[in-house]
Amino acid sequence: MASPLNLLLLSTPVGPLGSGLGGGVELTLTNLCQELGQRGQRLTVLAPMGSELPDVTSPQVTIQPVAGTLQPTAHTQERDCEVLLPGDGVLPAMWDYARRQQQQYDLIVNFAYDWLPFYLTPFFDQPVAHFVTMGSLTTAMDRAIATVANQFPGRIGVYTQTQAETFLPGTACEVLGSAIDLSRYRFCPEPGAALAWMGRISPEKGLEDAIAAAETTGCPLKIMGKIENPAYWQQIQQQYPNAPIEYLGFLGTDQLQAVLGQCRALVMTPRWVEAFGNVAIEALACGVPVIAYRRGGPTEIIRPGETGWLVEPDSVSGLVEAISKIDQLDRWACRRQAEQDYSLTALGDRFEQWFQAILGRRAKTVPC
Ligand code: HBI
Repeated sequence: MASPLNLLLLSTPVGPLGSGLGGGVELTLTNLCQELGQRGQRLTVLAPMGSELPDVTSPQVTIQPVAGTLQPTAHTQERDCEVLLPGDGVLPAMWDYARRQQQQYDLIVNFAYDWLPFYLTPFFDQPVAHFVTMGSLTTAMDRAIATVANQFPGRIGVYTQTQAETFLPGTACEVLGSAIDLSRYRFCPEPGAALAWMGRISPEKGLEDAIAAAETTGCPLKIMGKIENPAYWQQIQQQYPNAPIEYLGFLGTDQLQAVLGQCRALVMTPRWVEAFGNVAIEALACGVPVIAYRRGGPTEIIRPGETGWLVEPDSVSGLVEAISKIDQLDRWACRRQAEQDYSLTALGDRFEQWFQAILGRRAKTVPC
């Protein structure tokens, strides 16, 4: 076993870890800290005040809270917007900490979908890698990502090839996928009557289409996730006053998987190119097949006719038709696919190989 790595992970600056505002980043950081910590790596996580990683108990993992104004979210900005950076922001404060402490770490890994960390990459003595957690959203970010990919080959990690293809042509990315702690998800062979929808309640997640499909089919829909955009949530409830929906809040993994496992299928309705769709593998782990728009990460996860159905994007009638064919899907095959492709072990191997490639490449280039 090579000597343990000292890793500095910089979280999303849009919200404290554990608040739900960080979306998929929270699950990815939890997974990595848990798995790499167990393997003896030493991890320090820089994150906004109030952050916690409740599912990570490894003594190898330290959370270093950083004060400062939260960063405006990228997914609510216009494509050609200016780079936003609050002067008293938590993002510059995190990177000032990283600059001062960098010699204690072998590798710095950024999880923020923001311009500053990419711009600062060449300013650091220690290697900085970036795990990009969304598809293309703004011109400024596309350019920042491409610049690092060109100047520092191998330093950009992404969830899926589909996500990588949304960036500027020639932006080389390492496809690292995602994972969940399968031991926390119980397989449920016999579901009830309800469908499930999970995610941040925000326009790009397209919840209204799932509600429309529930109203048309009469299938009850259980909704789980953080209400990130209350006005949007109010508006879709008024739009579908009689839909058979039940909002269960933002649940922790144990509660979430207990509700999810009872569902006939998970419905995913992304308006944008979902970088991965962690909720899809959470469903598969419970034996719950996935019905999703043919857009983004879910197209690389779902096996049509076996573990789910892919539907014409933005087609509610397509969702309705897929819901009528749920019984053709195999709940055991869903669990098996999660075990084969999305375990923590598989994710830990992929990230360690990425880190070693960066450090190995760097070892060759450091002047002797
Ligand atoms: N917006 N500016 C910004 N920075 C982030 O790191 C960020 C974001 N929006 C959403 C988000 N991260 C995460 O929820 C997704 O990357 C999963």
